[in-house]
Amino acid sequence: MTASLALALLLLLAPAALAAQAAEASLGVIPRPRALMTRPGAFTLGPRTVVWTDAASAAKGRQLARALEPATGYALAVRTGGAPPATDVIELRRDPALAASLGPEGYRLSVRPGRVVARAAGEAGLFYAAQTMRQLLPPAVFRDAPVPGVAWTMPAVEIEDAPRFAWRGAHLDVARHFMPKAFVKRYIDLLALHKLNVFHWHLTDDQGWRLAIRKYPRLTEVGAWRAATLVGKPHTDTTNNTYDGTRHGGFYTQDDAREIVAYAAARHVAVVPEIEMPGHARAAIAAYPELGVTGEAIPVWTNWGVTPHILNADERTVAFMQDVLTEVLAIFPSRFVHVGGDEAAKDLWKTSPRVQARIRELGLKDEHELQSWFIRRMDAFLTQRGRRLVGWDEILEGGLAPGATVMSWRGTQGGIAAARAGHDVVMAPGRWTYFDQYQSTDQTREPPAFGGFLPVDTVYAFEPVPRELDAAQARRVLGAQWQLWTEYVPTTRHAEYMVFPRAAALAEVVWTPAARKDLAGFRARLARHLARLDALDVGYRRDTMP
Ligand code: TNX
Repeated sequence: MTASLALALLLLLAPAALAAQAAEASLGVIPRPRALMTRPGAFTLGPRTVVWTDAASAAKGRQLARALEPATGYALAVRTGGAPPATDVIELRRDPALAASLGPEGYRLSVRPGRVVARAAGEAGLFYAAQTMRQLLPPAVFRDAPVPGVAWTMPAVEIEDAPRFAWRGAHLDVARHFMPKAFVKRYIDLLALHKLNVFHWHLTDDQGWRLAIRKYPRLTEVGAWRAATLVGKPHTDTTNNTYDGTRHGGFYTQDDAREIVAYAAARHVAVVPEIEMPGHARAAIAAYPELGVTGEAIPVWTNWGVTPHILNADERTVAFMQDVLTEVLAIFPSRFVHVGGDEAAKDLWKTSPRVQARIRELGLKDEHELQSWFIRRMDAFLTQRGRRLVGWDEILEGGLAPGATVMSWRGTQGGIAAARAGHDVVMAPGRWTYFDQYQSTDQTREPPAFGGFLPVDTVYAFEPVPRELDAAQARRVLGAQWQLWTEYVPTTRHAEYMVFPRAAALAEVVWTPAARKDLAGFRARLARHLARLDALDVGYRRDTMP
């Protein structure tokens, strides 16, 4: 091709490409689909629109109709089987053939005047097609009561879509500050809206144990409550700390947790529970002092940071934690179960003659190997029960348990090492995914946060697959997730402020093919997306520029 011909083609195509980009920005679908083509015309949703499904998809049809009802006021008819109406119809169809190209979560969506068709190999794909449909409608569709005067139209489009990663996660720490069940459900709703599928529920820590365990009632009777909460940041000299003097706590009953699991499952979100061990377990030691190294009675912690207290490594403690996991497995069907493993201070292990004797008796080299031994016991226990262990990257120290999946938080090195050793990895590096960091360089403009600076653009720039990995190792990266640690997040409103809109950026990181990521386009789409969050009354951080 001659240079002048190429230039002529470019001049011809550029306006079309720009127009397509503008059209896509105005739709504002987040995360950006794998492929999207706008067409002339629109589908108009009306009171007589029928949601038609094939036999396998009735539940997803009812779910879609229910989602559209509050804002539109239309109680749409849902029909299953037979011939679909010729017009004014939204069709949901299973198409097993799509599994090959789009996987179990992908979908195709065709919006034309009079007819919307969603096809997917599985239920999850139809669910994600429904999320896209909701986003194609005016943002007011996210309101909870009929909005008068809105034309409920979806611009005509053809979309083909599928996630880049299988693990698209969001973490929530309910140990440092208890978050009520209703908020946990809202959080899950918001994950689903962003096509995320893993809710990592950080249920236990030094400052609180939040899940009732029948065999050990003191875990919540004692462990769910602390006498006070630190005001501001911790001081190295703890005598300089100030406390609010207010008892804080709360916990979920097993029925509460089951309700959350069912709620999440209906939205294609798996709940991965985290029970921290052997560090970050001070609330458990407060409830049952014999779990500790010294046996002394200690209160549930009121400070932040890393406590010296750690579980002992007795057989009785292993049995105790496995009893806890037995109840956890009965509540949470998730394949993955998180056992923490981070920031376990080893000083008490080093100075305890009993623990040192135990290290020798087990033929181990040091305290790191003892932690590894402890985690291996949990790994074997979970593996025997058809589950898989996940732990923070410290579980690499002293040798990785055979079945373990590593959550890489202290950067990407832990993830790289684990992938090279043939283990699965979830990327959660602090620099890009810790939503407890400031959203401005001017900290005086912000509510108190852990530290650091993590604006939306930096989250967007995150690439979960480290360059250091070859293709086979890269396949070990299951995906990524954000973390919301709540030392400085006392309220649900504040949690929303920390998570949104950074969540929208992370959603695109884990869903959209890397080649389709585009920061300027994302920002344009985000403007539309924020109107949805407004309709949902999400307390997001408004000024997205630092
Ligand atoms: C480290 S990240 C922790 C958490 C804290 C967080 C504060 C991780 C595995 N452990 O216990 O909340 O830093 O950012």
